[in-house]
Amino acid sequence: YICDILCVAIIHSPFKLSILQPRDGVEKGPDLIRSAGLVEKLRAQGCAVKDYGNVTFEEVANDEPIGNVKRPRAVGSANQRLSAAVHAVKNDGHTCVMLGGDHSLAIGSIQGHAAAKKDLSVVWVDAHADINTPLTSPTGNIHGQPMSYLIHELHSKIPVLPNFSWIKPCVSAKDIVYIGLRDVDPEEHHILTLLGIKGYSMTEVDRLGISKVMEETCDYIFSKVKKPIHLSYDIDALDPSISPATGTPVVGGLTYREGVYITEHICQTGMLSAMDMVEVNPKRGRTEDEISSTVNAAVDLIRGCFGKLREGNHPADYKMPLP
Ligand code: 6HN
Ligand code: MN
Ligand code: MN
Ligand code: MN
Repeated sequence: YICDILCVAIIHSPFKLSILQPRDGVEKGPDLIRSAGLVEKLRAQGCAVKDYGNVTFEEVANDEPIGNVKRPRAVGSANQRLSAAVHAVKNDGHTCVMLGGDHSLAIGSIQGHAAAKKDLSVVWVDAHADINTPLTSPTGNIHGQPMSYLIHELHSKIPVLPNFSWIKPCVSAKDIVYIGLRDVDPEEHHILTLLGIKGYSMTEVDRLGISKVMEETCDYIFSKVKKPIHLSYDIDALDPSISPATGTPVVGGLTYREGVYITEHICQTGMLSAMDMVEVNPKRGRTEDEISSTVNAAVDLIRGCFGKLREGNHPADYKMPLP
């Protein structure tokens, strides 16, 4: 497998990595996001960007399912490599942007981030909770499970899987906030309730409005100390009318404006330490327009995380031309 991790760092030392995914089309996402000019656009808005290149994943022969969990060995080893790459980016002092790829890559991204920064908070923007354990998963797809491997409180519920033994739970249930939920499995809903995990489903976004959701989110994650933020952004959080080219679209999602508002608010906290932009899958786009709309949304969300304002921006040292 090839995993394309794009890690972009902002301001002083930026950088980028990319992780690609298996052959179902998601592996094309990072390349498309890059060719839409992500790095150039970030530089144009004042970010220093360092490209850490792609993370290459190995093929795994005879990767038989364990129970219903599909491709455990490949996903486990890919994430181990990704984790090391993200750890290195964080040790270099940069903000890391991981371009997926599917959401199973959040395992390595968050694990690598946590290895460098003790005590993270995680803001998970997604139509889905991705918190199934291997034993509750209705599909066996690991992209529906990443959070379960990372949460301390679920450790005793996770069976042994090949190539997963390097994973150490690194996030507390109280340090997680979900935004955009609207397709949560019953087993996941039980876990979210049991652990008291904070979440703003689309119902709360409708009730409160996105500005109140973000204000409350930040009050919650910063209530004790200002922990670094890991933002894991699944493009399917947005409504499929904006981002149709994704594997598991769900109607009734965030508008483009709500999606961008989240990034602007996270940016102004000054605490964004790493982010994932995942599940952009050009093979799921039915037309060129569907693909470009999805890719452009992903680029705009990343730009919002790194200072792009809709009111406009200008460099601090800008000087008006004199006649
Ligand atoms: N994603 N809850 C479903 C599952 O297979 O566990 C859907 C997961 C979707 C995952 O979109 O990142
Ligand atoms: Mn997801
Ligand atoms: Mn999703
Ligand atoms: Mn805030």
